[in-house]
Amino acid sequence: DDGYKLWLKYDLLKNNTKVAEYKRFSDFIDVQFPISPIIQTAEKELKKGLSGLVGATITKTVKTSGGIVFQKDNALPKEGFKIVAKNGNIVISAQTDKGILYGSFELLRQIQTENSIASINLSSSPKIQLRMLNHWDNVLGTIERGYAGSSLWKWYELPENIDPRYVEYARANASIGINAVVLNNVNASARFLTKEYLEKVKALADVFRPYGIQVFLSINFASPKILGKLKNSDPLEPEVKKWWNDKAKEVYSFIPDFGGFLVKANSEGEPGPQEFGRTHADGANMLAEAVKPFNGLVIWRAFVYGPNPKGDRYKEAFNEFKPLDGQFAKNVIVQVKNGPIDFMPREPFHPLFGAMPKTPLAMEFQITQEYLGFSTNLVFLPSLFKEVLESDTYVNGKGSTVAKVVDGSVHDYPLTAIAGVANTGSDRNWTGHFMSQANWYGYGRLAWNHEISPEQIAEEWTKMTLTKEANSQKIIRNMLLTSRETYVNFTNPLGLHHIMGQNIHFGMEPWLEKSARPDWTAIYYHRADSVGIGFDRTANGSNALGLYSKDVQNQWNNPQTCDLKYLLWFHHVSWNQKLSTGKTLWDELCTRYYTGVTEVEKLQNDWLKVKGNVDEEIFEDVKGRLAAQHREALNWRDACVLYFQTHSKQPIPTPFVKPTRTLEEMKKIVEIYQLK
Ligand code: BDP
Repeated sequence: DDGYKLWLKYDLLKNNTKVAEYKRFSDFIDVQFPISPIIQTAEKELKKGLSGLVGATITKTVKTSGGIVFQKDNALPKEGFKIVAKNGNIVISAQTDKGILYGSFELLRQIQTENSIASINLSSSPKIQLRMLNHWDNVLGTIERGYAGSSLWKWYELPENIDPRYVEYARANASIGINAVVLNNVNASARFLTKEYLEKVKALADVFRPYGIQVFLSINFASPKILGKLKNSDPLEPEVKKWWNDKAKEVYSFIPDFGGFLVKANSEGEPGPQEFGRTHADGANMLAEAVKPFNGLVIWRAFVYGPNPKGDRYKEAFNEFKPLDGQFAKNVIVQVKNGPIDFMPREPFHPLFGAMPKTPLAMEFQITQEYLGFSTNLVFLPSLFKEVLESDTYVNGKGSTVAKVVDGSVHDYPLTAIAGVANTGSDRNWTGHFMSQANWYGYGRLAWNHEISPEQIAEEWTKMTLTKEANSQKIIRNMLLTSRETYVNFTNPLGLHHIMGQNIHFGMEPWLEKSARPDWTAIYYHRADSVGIGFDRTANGSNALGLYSKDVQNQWNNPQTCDLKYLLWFHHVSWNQKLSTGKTLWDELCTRYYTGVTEVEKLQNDWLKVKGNVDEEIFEDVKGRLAAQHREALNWRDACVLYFQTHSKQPIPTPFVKPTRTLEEMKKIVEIYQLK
């Protein structure tokens, strides 16, 4: 097995009793629903699934019982569905064809995970309207921060040649409820808006449509100047507005159900309205007006930070966006990364969540493992996603979780959205590390319903993708569930952040003192000195904590009671400070780094136990990547403890054995990482 089929493995089930049960409902599909391409997709998928999983042959002859019935039910939420066993049939009902599609995939999941369906009675509907993947794919086929090969989109061959893989991609997304994709990088080439590329984008949109997937594009804000040869791209200039209005019209002439534009502006060198003395709202609203006649959306990113040596990057997006609350047009969504810095292995939730009651905020997660070990590290991200979603903003009292801000329930947002930066590429197994498939899967499941647990996701995915053997399932589930904490332990324990290697973001570089910008160094963040380590963000320091509601501040502003997960995010703590674990900060820091490595060894040993119960090819591949992870964990540990020791001036605590390598040797390794 090369992993190509993802979780959509429709191999014959071995449990004969179950197969017999499922077969009782697999004679026909009775479509009592207005036919549409999406309905045809649902039919096709059920046929494919049932013939594979239970060896059924679905005939055209509809009988009174023994099959699957699609029915219309206008009382159900728009993309929701209901699956009920009734009169010897399984009835899938929905208001829309998309609901039927999602219900069909749910039924297949029930069967794949061998649940009983004889008296099934299940309803489900998405909590968030737009469930998106954001691809950071470029015009020439590379992927920014992609670790699974080149882009899935073969731009040179499009629009004439349609790679069958596009359909497989769409199926996978539809099966987990993803209903929108941004095809290209937020650092966007203007070329995507040319007729040349719009024809290609149209071809992809045509493939995705029958799977309920809408297409969006990232745009370059300077396009009027670059493509239109206007003198500038000032959003308040009438000719600039006209250029965008015409461009929107052209885009919609190719793709009538086009979703809209995603925009990274005035961030990391990208062009934006501030160049002309205009605000983010001015820029967003100008684009919003252009797509409004076509029901399009503008998704404007809040990932902004200026090179401010005296400031705290933590506060910058908040300071820029909070004052704009209420100024954005109705078809604008502001997309906010989960944390205030940048997709670190662990971050406190972004302070904008809960702070913009009049502006729909979308969550942006990163599925690709830019700061989480690329494709050599096993890190199950639903644990991270869930931790953020469950964080309480307290803005409308206890229970105002980030999830409830994003799903609209806290502030009654009329629009709701969530985005995940995709981890897909042209590698045969889609995601590089086979186990990273679980992150794509888990992101989609949580985007649909943020209430489901990482445990459930891990269990479902393992059963569908890897093995039906109970003990191995348990082992793998446990590996997944512990893996994120393991990664945090050997890289960024106790609230350390942004100490990764420069530029490529692989490995560690805690000694990084100089970069093009101070906020791209490591020392800006960890602030280690002879006294201690950590960034004081209390009122005595940058007061980033002051951006949160009082209850959140109370939870984090006392170093004695602050959750150790976030300690060094908010406090500069002395090396000898006793922590709640009973150890001093220095000893605890070393303990985490050493434990992290031991935990990787446990992952390796646990994986050996599933040999024979998972596919051989997958087994070997994961085994090899775990060994690479172990090598990297040792590098992180040795580099970090040796470097921080130059500040703490304390020995590595017993029972740990001090690294056999020197700090100079570790620096050499990192220097080589940076060579191009
Ligand atoms: C950073 C990435 C960079 C992205 C940027 C973003 O390193 O490649 O362009 O985020 O999200 O983390 O815009």
